[in-house]
Amino acid sequence: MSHVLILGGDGYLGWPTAMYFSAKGYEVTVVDNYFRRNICTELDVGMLYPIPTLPERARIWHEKTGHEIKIIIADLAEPEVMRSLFDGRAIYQWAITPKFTGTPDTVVHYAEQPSAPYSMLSYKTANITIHNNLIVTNNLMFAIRDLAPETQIIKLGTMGEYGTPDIDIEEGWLEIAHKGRKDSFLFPRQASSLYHTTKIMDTDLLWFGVRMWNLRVTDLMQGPVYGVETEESLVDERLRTIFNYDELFGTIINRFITQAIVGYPLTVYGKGGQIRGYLDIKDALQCIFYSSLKPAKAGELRIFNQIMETFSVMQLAELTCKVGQNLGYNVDIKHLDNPRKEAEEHYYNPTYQGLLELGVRPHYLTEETMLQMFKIVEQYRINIRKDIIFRGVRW
Ligand code: USQ
Repeated sequence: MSHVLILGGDGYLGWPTAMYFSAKGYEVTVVDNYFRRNICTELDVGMLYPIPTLPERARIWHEKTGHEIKIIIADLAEPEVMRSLFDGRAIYQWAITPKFTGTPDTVVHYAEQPSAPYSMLSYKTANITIHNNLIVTNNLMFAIRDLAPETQIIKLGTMGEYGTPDIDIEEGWLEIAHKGRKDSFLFPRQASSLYHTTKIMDTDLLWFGVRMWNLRVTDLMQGPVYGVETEESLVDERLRTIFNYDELFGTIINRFITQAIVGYPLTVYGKGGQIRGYLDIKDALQCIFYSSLKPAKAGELRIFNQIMETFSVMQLAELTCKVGQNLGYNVDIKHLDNPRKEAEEHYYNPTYQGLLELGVRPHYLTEETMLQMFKIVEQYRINIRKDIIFRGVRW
């Protein structure tokens, strides 16, 4: 049985990924330090519904399915914690069989601070983001080099690494012809937040590890994800993933639906012409899974653009209005002075073929998909706090 280690397994994608692999019969170990939930409490940003602790989730998952997800609560920025996952010293907070079964075949690395606005709140949160994201990646890279050189790393990057250049965006690499000679280089990167900048630096770190030590790395340039339910969470509502709708941790589609339900005018930043690539949470899981089935070769940094379709902010606002109004909600759109520094009208033409070629079958954002999301979010309507929807973190 293949063994998957999920770093950052308490997050929006981490926990659903753990269940996804576990349901398919993989041995799954999850590690997390509760960074995201602790920050949510510290900054009082709320969540749509409370989330059981990781051991509680693992217990529910085991009761309902008979599968085991091993849980380790620890800080991966500590190098010895990272190394303990590969040499058998790890301490399990929950497991049916709390013992080391050998190095994992695949490590999925989500253990990063994922919010652009959080990274721009202050020099302190910028430091936390830079420190956590780069040190965890570096710790992982050295642990793999020293203790598990055959293990593949699947790392979550972001489409935000590329920014919004005035040329087509390729999947990670660009062939450059210069003075009669040609070579391939990482596609030029120009992030628009410090969080996104740490992702560029992660890519550079891993590219270094690949060149020096023949690591096997897949770096997934992901766009904003939307959705709540995955097939695995259908077995018990308590297994639903963490859902934020606040400005720091909520992504735009999840936010717009929540806003529509409580009659808060949709917060379109600026003109709303910002185009991004989006994907359903179910597809994010497929992307990880199909990448794992066909690992990068030793000495290869393989990059895929993990998006399924593109929308402008205004297109998303209009779709939310339409679906909300059909359900009887009075949905308004409000153009806010953009708190972010980003282009509001720009060229955007990314390539995203690689993951489809591996076998991913997209779920697109239709009125029906959005309606399903409305139905879930409505169940928790009473928990929605208007005061945390917009705080205006500027940069
Ligand atoms: N936006 C609004 N109104 C809002 C929230 C966002 O107009 O209330 C706009 C933003 O200005 C931006 C776009 O919607 O142009 C997307 O914003 P977002 O907050 O949904 O996503 P972002 O901050 O870019 O970050 C999210 C994830 C991050 C991931 C990234 C992929 O939080 O972890 O890396 O999406 S990407 O955007 O492709 O870089």
